Amino acid sequence: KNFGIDKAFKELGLEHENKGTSVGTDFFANGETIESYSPVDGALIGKVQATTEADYQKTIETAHKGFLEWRKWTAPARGEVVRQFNDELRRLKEPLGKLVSYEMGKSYQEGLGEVQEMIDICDFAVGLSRQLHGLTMHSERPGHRMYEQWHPLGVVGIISAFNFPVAVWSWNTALAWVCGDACVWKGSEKTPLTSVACQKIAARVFEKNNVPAGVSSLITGDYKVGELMTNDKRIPLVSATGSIRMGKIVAQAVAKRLGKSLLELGGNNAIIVTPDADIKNTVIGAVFGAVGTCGQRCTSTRRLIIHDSIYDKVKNAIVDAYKQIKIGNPLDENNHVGPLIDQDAVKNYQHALEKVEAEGGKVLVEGGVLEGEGYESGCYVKPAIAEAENHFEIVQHETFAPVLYIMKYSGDVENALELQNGVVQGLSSAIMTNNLREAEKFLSAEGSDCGIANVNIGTSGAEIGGAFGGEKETGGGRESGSDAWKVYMRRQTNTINYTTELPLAQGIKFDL
Ligand code: UN1
Repeated sequence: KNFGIDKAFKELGLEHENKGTSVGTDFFANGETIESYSPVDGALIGKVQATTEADYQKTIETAHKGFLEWRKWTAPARGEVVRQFNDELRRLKEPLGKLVSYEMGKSYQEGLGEVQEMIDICDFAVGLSRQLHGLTMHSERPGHRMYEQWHPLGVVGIISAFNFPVAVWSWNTALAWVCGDACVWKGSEKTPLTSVACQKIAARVFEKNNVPAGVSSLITGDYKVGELMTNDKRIPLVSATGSIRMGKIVAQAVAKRLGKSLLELGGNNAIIVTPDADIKNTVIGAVFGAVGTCGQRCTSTRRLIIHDSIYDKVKNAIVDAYKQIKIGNPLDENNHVGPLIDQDAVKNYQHALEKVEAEGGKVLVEGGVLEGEGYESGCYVKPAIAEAENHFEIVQHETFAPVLYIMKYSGDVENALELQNGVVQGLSSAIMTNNLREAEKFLSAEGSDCGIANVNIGTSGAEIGGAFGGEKETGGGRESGSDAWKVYMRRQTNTINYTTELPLAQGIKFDL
């Protein structure tokens, strides 16, 4: 009746009351109790006790000790542990996907998709464990060899958000572990049970392989426990995913102690629809991008920039498509859209709709909070569309909800690009066109200023194989594929003299 949630809890080893701090399989916590309510039905799913400052100190000390041992393991041996962790993810894909769906509210399909991202990044990391290449350079001095090595960095702090409560952790950890780092994770206090479930899976596998305690660690709580990490000199890298506001606070705190931060912050992602666009694919890409995950992806489509010659046609097709959207319990596979995460998110959604009208926008698809049977949690809202102008304050701002702004451009694709790039965020972008010139212009140096630029695909749903992140106030960090692993290691340049002389670089003479 409750879509197998009890069974999922059992399979994941979750209790009604859980401890939210862990170094390996040792779970402890002495802080306040966080209650996790499901946005799906408003039920209290379980409780997680938060991390106190003393718990935090114990965690970091253990993680650091663990790192000192872990860095001596060979990278392929570390990869073998990640491979076994991945076997467990494959085995537990359904219960974990279900828990993600129930605690966060995204559709079950998307919950499974998120666990699939974890599986994929682990596969990637296992292969990487036999690579982690450095370059060999030619020395300017005779009889010298110069090369570079990548060494483990230390304890990596990971701060992740509620919307991808498991995948973002794994993008960081899977890479950081094969790189030889210990990871301390602060998940969102809105999704504490998924964090505990993930840590349990990792800790079991790590213990079986005699991985030192602390290489996978969990801390739980609000921003205050995150602050302990950002100010902590023992943590050379803090990877943070969340709002621009949070990212600015983290970046300043970490920079103050000259640590490194990897920031993956807000987006304001647009799809440009040119006269040469395939309308059918545009509609699918735009609608999935705008309403998928109830508009709570950092890659969600927020703006559609449509050429005036096809504006009415595209607008009508999208408005029609919105009529087909089924909103309801995300564990019921007939529904496309589940709830927002909580009441605060509902307020932000309502505020955006009021504000866009106040600024002169025109609502095309009416929003509203759903009431009645099945909607008791009060978090179900109708995806909305408004005609708006790019300079509106509300359009410039990322609202984490299914509100899509549509606008016109005329003339060349340059005009669309100006609108697209005319926001402070720079995460994801897309163009729908079968015109080679437009597509190449969009991808050129004069084109999209975002970290992700797609042709004939929507803005969301990036694969793990590419580097993920964006420019400007999105924070500049890159996670996941390509060479994103380098941020989790320290680079060392080595020069070796195998002669009996000591020639100096730059031709300097220094005779004694
Ligand atoms: C996020 O919303 O924080 O590209 C991550 C996507 C997903 C990840 C989104 N692969 O939509």
